[in-house]
Amino acid sequence: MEAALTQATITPTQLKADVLRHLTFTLGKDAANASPYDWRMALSFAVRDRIVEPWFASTRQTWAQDRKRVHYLSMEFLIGRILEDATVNLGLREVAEEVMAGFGQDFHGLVEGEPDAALGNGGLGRLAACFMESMATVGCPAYGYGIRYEHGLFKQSFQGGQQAEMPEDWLSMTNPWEFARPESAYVIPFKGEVKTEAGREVWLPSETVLASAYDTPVIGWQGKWANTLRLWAAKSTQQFDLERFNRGDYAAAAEPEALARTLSRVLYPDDTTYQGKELRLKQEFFLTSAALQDILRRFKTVHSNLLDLPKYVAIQMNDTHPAIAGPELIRLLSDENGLSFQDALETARGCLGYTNHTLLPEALERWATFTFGTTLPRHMQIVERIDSWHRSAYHPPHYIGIVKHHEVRMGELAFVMAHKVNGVSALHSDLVKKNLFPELNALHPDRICNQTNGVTPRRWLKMSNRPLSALITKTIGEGWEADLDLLRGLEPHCEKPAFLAEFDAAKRANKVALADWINTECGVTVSPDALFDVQIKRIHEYKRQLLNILQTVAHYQRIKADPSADYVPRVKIFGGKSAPGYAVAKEIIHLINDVARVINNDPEVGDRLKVIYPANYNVSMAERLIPAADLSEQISTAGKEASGTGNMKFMINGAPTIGTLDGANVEILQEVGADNFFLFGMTTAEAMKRREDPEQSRKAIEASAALPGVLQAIAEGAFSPEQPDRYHGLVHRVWHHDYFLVAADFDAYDAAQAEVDKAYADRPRWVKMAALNTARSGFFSSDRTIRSYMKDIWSIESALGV
Ligand code: 26V
Repeated sequence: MEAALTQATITPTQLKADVLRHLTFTLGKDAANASPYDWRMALSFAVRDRIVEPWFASTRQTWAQDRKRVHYLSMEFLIGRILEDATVNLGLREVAEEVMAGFGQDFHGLVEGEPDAALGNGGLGRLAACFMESMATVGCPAYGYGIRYEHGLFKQSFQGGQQAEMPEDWLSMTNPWEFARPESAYVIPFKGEVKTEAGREVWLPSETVLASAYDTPVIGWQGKWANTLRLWAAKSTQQFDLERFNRGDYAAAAEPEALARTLSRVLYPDDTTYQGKELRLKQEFFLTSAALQDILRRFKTVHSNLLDLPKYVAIQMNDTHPAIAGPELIRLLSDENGLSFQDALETARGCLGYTNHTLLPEALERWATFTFGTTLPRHMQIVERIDSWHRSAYHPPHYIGIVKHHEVRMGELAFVMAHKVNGVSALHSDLVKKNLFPELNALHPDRICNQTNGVTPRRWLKMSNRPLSALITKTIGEGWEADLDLLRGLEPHCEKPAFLAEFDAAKRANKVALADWINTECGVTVSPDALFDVQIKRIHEYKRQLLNILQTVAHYQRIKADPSADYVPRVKIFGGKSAPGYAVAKEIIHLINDVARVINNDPEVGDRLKVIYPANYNVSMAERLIPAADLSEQISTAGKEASGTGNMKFMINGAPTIGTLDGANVEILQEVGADNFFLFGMTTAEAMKRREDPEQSRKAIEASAALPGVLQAIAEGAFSPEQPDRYHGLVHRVWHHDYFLVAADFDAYDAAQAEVDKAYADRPRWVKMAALNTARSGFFSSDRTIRSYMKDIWSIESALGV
């Protein structure tokens, strides 16, 4: 076997020459009048050059050894910035800092000029990005397949405390990380009709668009391996209509191109409610068909027997969004390549795996058979055939329909077409078995497995938390970046005051930097000595930002009632976007901002309590907030958060969790121990039981000492004096329609927060708790997750032999 690909080190002199060469010859700029943008581009191209060699070497090795590859199909890749991450993985960050300083440029200023690649909504998309980096790190040959959205997730601003959305425009400047591959393009068919010709079904589509590839290399830790993220852009299959243009009909001449491009124009920003929009279905098929055509083309360049496909090709469906892969692969194998239906089906199943990321019924995809059948008429037939095959092969005791009540259920389709189905945390996988697919699980008891999520320690510790990373390396040496279990070596040091003092100092340095940023960004002064309490994630009722802000109001009322008492100073930090059409979530955002305004301007409160909500939370903001957090808020209603991955990032960065027994919190608690985790609230079973009582929230409010006063103040307009009845609806819902059990968990949460205050006031105890969170976080590396997928689902060996 070939030796591991190794990264040649680069001297400052070499990098300097590379940057200047790109500035001059790629950008056509003179150093004397280059802007920060030009310098960033020149540096990015110079860094990219260093990725290309390992990228080619990895690709060549995979071909030469005829290795099996993973194909990760995802409608979302929430990548963030690339430049700094690439320099970290190449071991070039310090060199780049030095070289750019020599040009009078601040490396970090340049890095921050790069727009986030925000091609995702939240957890699911960020997980795909962590997986890409981990697959490259562990040497798993892989392609990521997605859509090159012209506009990623919208930008958020606050106007009078309310969320406003602006279009995001990451491609308005040159994207130095992608390579256009116009020669890799596929025709994607839609609509039309299916005819039977000589006993065969022939699809005659009435619309086509072209999927054109853009490749971004993804470099792993120490540049030992690189994979490809291939994103598809939609183009017209029709030629530009010169005749129309010459007749002066300019708009009509450009129309086919504009229409085709709508397919890759914008990311759907609603990850909470499935809406059944035809454009969304078309986007899903566009990604999936392009990826599968590409996979088959690559396979056929070296193999002739399509029945061998599962030996060389693993295809992972990131949720049901690409679940059309089942029928589409059957169509390509049978209609286009002559396999029998049965062989096509078995071959497809051998390749496909399906990951479920949510149990929320409103987020499960179900397409009206009308929409599905008109958009993809041939696939409608194939789905019916899969359904009847499954029924006759497995004899379900009662009817499990993929097609039921005039809808195609994408979860059932993905399940039946996959050889493995997985949930994303131990608790979630259990609920996938028991609540989501009980009948299918009974028929196929070995199909569902668990793959607890993870995050990449390169971006989420090495890159974004330099003080702590330096301390870790000083204490246990190098190597933890690619073997996070080594952090266990910190445990004995968690008994030593000298180490704890340094741990505390690292956290404080991050908090000072964040306090500075908050001051410029939000115009609020916060003390770095206060407890930084952070809840950052999409705004959703089940995530219960409302519980957090109600408890904040309770705390505020206590300070007001007894201003001379001792309080542990706290900064409550919120971050997150609401889906544009999610009215209840938007009301919660408004409330947080209203409460913040009142509290932050109350002179009697001062440093004892501040509420901060910077607009436009994204990956880059998370990289700032997480290293500076003292407390991680993971307070979803039990049974609703599939896993969470932010929770893991906080743990790695030494922030204890206040949280419920939900998602991967369960495993975090198990790893870190009950002494180092602030657990509260109902379990999944208790929550389900509690909802059976229609009076449950009223009873909880009346039993609480603090909650009635909190709700009354909000209802009376204490935080919205300009419109006193602003929150009547919101308060009414807490009293009478509290499905997410905010009231029922309120007192337990409030009590847990009091425990947090007590622990924080005891400095040695707190710092030790924080350090133990880091020391015991090794399990949550996405390298572990990827190795587990390779073994349990993909049957793939590492090309690096690790
Ligand atoms: C659903 C839909 C519905 C159709 C329109 C667009 C769209 C986009 C996304 C989604 C599903 C989002 C599901 C999701 O993000 N789940 C999160 O996955 C994380 C990674 O596994 C996990 O940590 C979070 O707990 C889970 O909420």
